[in-house]
Amino acid sequence: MITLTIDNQTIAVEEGSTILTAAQKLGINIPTLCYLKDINVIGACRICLVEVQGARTLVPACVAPVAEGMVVRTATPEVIQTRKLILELILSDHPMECLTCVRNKNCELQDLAEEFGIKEIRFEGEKTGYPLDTSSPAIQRDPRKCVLCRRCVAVCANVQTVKALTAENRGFNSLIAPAFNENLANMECVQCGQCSLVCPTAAIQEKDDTDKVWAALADPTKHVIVQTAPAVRVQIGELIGGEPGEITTGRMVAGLRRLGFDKVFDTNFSADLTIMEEGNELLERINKGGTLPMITSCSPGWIKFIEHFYPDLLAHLSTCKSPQQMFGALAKTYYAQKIDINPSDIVSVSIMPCTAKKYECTRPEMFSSGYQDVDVVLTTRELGRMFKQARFDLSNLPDEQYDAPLGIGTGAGQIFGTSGGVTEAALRTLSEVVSGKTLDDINFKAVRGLAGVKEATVKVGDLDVKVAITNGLGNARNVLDKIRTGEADYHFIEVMCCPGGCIGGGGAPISCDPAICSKRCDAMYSEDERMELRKSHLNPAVQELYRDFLEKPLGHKSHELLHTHYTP
Ligand code: HC0
Repeated sequence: MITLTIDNQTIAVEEGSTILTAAQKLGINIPTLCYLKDINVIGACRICLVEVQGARTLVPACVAPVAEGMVVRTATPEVIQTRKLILELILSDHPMECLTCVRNKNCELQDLAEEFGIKEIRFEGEKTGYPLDTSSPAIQRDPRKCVLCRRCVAVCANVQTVKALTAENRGFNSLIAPAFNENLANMECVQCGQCSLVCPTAAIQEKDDTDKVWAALADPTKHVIVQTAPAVRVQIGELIGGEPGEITTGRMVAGLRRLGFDKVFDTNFSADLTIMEEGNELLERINKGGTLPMITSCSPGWIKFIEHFYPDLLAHLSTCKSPQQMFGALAKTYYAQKIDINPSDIVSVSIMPCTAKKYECTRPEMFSSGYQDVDVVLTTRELGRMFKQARFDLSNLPDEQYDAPLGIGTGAGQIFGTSGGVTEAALRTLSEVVSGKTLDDINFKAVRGLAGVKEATVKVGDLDVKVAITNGLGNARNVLDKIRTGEADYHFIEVMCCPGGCIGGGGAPISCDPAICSKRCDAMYSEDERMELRKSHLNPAVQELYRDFLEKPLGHKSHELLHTHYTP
């Protein structure tokens, strides 16, 4: 152990600790901007400078290791003046658009400027003024707002192992961008939006599509329907006066109805449907010697990842479309017929904690109704903006129910939004359907939790089904490498692109705090437990869909509308 003094308080910490982590243990709050625990620890921004007795200069606390007998001061006049100077230099090349910026009041740079009492910028001069990159359907880059912290570079490279962003040029001309300053749309960017979650400013954000939805809602000739993803109901409260992990399902439904949507539906419905199709596909592959392990296909960032980096393994993907896209295809066929409306008059909106879903709905495979199956995707953050513009407050909204039939979902569909949820939902159904017996305990706790890779073996009838669950693309990469070397003897692998699954999706409320993800995860299982029906095969609306329209899982219509193939 190393003993040191920080602001006159003595502490013993493990060798290799940094001054920043030692200070945090003492409750001393050193400001940071580029630092991202375990992901980006590079001392780039210098906001965390502190004074170390005997050192020739101030040192960056996030990367400086502790030493025996070290004496640190974190808030001397020199430290504070230097931090202010650094902030002024950053702001001297920053567009002063705070009032009109999407991150106004939710910007780490703005918070620091306020905290340090920056009243004017003494340095007026040249601006880099790099142009916007709006090439991607999901994510938009504004390098003018970039503070060169490199958090996006680190999360893309170290967590997602995609490496779509890098540092270009040097000195004043430095730029964080795809290599050779290419457009994002031309890169192997998987559109997951994890960069937008960690960006301290609005240099990277989702493409805002709220105007399209306001326009549809204002058009009396359109029947505007909305589906909400499983995870949104445990996130949206954070944006309109609620607490992390607060379950807001009924109030969110009420809010959507008040915005003017004609019908408020639930992606949980099509998540249940996915279990029927994907579960049968797995059984068929096991019984008929199809490609195993079968890997889930509902997370569009993940699909783009395997297409770019492991095209040789595409046959392992389930042919099922994602629940969002199954819903979209059925909305403009089954539902349109049911209510006798021309599908061209339906505007199908989905609310997702995901930026990649914006890209997914534009893929050429996603027009199987004869129209674009899902017209507009909004992230949870964009819905939060719409609710704010309508001046909704969670506490003022009543609890309301989703509309039938596409709003009827089970707890199994609900847990899709957290890592392990798809697997648990599949196991609940497969175990009962194959054995013909009712499960005593439907909680498959071995597949739950936020670990990056989980494994379990579960009895399904007479078969020991071996499953693996990964979240975050770096973890998926490790499992894919095992498939390539023949070491992955699983039957089924669940892959979710984002850390934690959709609860940590790139369209979620901005947060870098894993504790918040954990609260959202707990809320997903509480919501599951609260629900009357918790197994996908017992969803009466799904049963009715098969009876009246699809006929059977993996049938002709299912193949037309609910399945697809991916090619390298
Ligand atoms: Fe997800 Fe989904 S669980 S990807 O994270 O499978 O975005 O919440 O809606 O489609 O259902 C996101 C969340 C979904 C889909 C579902 C899946």
